[in-house]
Amino acid sequence: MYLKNGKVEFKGKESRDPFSFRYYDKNRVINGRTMGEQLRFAMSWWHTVNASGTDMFGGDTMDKTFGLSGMEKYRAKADFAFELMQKLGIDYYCFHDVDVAPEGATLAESVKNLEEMTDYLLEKQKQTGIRPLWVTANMFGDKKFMAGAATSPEADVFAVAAGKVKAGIDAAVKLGAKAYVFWGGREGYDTLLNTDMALELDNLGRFMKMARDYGRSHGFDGDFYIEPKPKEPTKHQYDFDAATCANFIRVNGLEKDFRLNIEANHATLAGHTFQHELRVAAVNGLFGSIDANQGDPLLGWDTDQFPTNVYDTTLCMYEVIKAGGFTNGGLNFDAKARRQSDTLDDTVLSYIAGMDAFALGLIKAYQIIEDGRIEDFIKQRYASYESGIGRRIVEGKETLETLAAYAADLKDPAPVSGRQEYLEAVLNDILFSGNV
Ligand code: XUL
Ligand code: CO
Repeated sequence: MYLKNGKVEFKGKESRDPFSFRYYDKNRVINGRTMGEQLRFAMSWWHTVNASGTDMFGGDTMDKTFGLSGMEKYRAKADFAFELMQKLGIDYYCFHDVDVAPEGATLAESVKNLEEMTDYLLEKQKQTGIRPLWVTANMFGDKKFMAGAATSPEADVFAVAAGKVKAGIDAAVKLGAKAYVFWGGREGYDTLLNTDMALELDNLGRFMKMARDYGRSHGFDGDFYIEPKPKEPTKHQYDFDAATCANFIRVNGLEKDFRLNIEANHATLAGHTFQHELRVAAVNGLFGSIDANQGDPLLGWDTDQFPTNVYDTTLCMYEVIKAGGFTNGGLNFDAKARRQSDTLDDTVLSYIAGMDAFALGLIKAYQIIEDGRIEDFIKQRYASYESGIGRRIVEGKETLETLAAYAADLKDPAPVSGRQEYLEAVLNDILFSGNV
C-alpha cells in the first residue's frame, strides 16, 4: 500500500508516476508567494477519515475502523489523518466535532470526549506543525436535529446546539484554528404548513450573535464563515446562496465578523457557477474560504467529487487572486473518493488529482492576468464611466432630471459587442497552449 512508501513528491508534468505531483510544487514561488501559501490546502476529516463509500443502495465499500472501537478507534483515525497529510504535504485540516470524537449520551459526555481527543490532536499538531483551517459542529446528523438546530421548533434543541458550538469554538481556540464554519445543516424547512419562518430566521440570527459574542470574549480572533447551500437536506435552506447569506449577515449586523465559505458543488446546486458565487462573496466584501469539490451536471445532488475540472479551478483561482488571496481561509477538499475507488491508494490519488488541478488552475489564472486580453476587454467595455457623463454618474453628481436633459437628443445609443465567443477562445488559448 502506498501510504507505507514515503511522501508524494513534485516530479513535473512529464512524470508518469501516479503517486507524484505534476503541477503542485509547494515551494515554487509565483508572483512573490509560494504555491503552498497561495493554495492553503486542507484535508476534510469527514470524507477522508470517516466516509466509507455508503450510498442509498448499499453499505460500506471501505473499512476505516482500523479494526478498533471506542476512543482507540478515534486515535487510530487521527494517526492515519496526520500520516496522510504529511505524505501529501497538506498543512491544514477541517473537522466537525463528531468526526474526531464519539458522541456521548449527553452534551456533557460528548464535550468530554471532544476535549480528550483535542488533547491528542494538539500533541500531533505539535509534532507536525499541521493545524486546523476551520472547525465546525455537526448539528444535522442526530435525530434531535431533524427539524434543524438554531431553527428547530424546540427550544431545548436550540440549547444543545448552542452547547455544541461553544465546545467547537473552544476547540478552535485550543487548536489554533483561524475559522469556525456554520453550514446550515437542516436550518431550513420542507413545508410552510408546519413552519414559522420569521421566528426561525430570527432565532438563527440570535444564535450567530451568541456565537460571535462568545468567540470574541474567549480568545477566538479568526473568521466566522457561513457556507451557503440551496437545498439538501431540507427543501428550502435559509443559507441558499452567497447573495442570500450576504443579506442575512447584514440584517443581523454580523459583517465585521462573518464571511463566506463558498463550495463549488453548492454553487451549481443553486443554479450558479462556482465563479459567480465567489464573485458575489468578493463584491460584498465577504470572501473567506472555499470548499473545493465538484458536482456532476447529470446528477442533481451534492456528489462532493474531487475537483479535476481545470476550467473551473482556473476561474476559481482567478477570483481568489482578484479578491486579494486567502487570509484565514484556504482550499478545503470537501470531497470524497467514489464508492468504487475503494482503496487507500485511491484516497491518495484523489488528493493528488485535486491538488494538481488547483495548482494548474493557479498557474493558468496568473496567465490570464499576464496575458491581459480579457481584462483589457472588460476595462475597455466600461470606459464610458471613466470620463464625461459616465464619470459624473459614478461620482454621484447627476440626477434623473440632469440625465433626462442630457439624453433628450441622443441618437439611439447602443453598447458595443460583448464578444463572448472570442473571449472564450482566448481562455482556451491560455488553458491549452503556453507554459506551465
Ligand atoms: C455539506 C457540506 C458540509 C460542510 C461542513 O454539504 O458541505 O460538509 O462543509 O458541515
Ligand atoms: Co462543505
